[in-house]
Amino acid sequence: MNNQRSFVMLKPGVLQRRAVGDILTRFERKGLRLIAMKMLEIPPAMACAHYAEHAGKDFFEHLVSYITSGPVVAMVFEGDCAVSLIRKICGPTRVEDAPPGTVRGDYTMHTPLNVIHASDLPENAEREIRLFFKPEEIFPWTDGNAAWY
Ligand code: 3AN
Repeated sequence: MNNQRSFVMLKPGVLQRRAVGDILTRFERKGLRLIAMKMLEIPPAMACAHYAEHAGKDFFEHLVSYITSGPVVAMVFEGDCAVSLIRKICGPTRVEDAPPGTVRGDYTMHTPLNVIHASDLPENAEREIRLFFKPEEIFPWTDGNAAWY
């Protein structure tokens, strides 16, 4: 057992495509526990903080303008190996590499518009969760169905 939390953000294109429900279902169906969720418009400074590792790269400005172009849905999931499991469900960063059946493989034609963010490492998940959620906005719950997943 390696219980982890991961941060997931559905970018503005997901709302445009009416795909929030479909993507959320993929994580729930796997057995991950949704423990926090909110809709927000990301202020530019927060977007820059979230993607600080990419500051200066040629796609940085577009990335910030995309995720601040409309509301996003931010979520925290919990479960065994949640960080790597969620990355697999999302698919690789480059859409050319993302197979059908993954979120990015199913919904995206262009890498800069790849519809979803998911933490890549447990320590980054903790930082991202702190950036988007106050402790009182997170609701861990006891999994009565743990034996079935
Ligand atoms: P991931 O989102 O898979 O963790 P990162 O952190 O390398 O990947 O990139 C963050 C976001 O920046 C990606 N989701 C994508 O929208 C955008 N991005 C990454 N690499 C490129 C690239 N080479 N060209 C355009 N946009 C990119």
